[in-house]
Amino acid sequence: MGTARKLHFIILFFFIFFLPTLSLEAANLPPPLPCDFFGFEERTGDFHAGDIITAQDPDGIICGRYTVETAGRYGFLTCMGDDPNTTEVDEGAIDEDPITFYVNGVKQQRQAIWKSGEAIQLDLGIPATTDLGITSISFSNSTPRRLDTIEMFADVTNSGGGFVDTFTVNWRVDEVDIGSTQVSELGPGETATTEPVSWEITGEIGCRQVEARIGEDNTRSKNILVDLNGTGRIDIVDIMLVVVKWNTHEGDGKYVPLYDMDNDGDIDIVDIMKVARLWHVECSD
Ligand SMILES: [Ca+2]
Ligand SMILES: [Ca+2]
Ligand SMILES: [Ca+2]
Ligand SMILES: [Ca+2]
Repeated sequence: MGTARKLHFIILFFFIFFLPTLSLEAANLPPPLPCDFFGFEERTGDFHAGDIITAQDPDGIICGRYTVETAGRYGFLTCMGDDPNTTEVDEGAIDEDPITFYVNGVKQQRQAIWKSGEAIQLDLGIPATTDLGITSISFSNSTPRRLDTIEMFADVTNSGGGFVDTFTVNWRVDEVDIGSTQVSELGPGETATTEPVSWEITGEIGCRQVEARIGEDNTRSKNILVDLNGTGRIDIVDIMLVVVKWNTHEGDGKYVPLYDMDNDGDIDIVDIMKVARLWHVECSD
């Protein structure tokens, strides 16, 4: 065997036996190259200097953040990858992760797929904040009696071009807060009906104003007539219901809280007059 041949064998031997060991020992892999995103506004006027764009991986890790410098475009937004050397820490995305984007906190419908070391275009937009509208209000019972508890619902429509994340609908009756309910994720053109909010009808009979509100200015109201016998109007029957309980008191066995209009523990002329003055009251929106 010649020297050159011997050398070949030694090199071969080295590759077969030592190289796998070397690569195993090279446990400190380089961290993955990040993925860069860039793009343009979906509609003219969507992006302004100072707008904040964030990118989030499927684990909820914010892998990148970018402040818009030039109106109408963004990028590069550098989205970090997850370093495989630190299994206990999730630094970002791995290949094929779908990335979710937020513009000024507004979730975007479009996603992009993360690929280490690539530059990927994804156009984004900011839906106008006035895109959400309360289109109707409804009640579990539209002819309730005083002291009944009814449930209230609102239909909310997203008529804008963007995707709206979780928001709150607040309820008031005659300008007193009643409760609130959350609506999650409403896409463009979608309508959702809120979860019910309960209202125990204490206080006055007559025309009560129910108001649903998103934020400060986005409101819708609907009036509902409350009476004493659930007929949807206040007439002689309602008045007589109180009259026959005249001069009853809490604890006397005849007193009915429903007809004690001022909740003072007795049924007297004050309660009768409160019903009588609402005789045939009109209640429309
Ligand atoms: Ca890691
Ligand atoms: Ca991750
Ligand atoms: Ca009635
Ligand atoms: Ca009373």
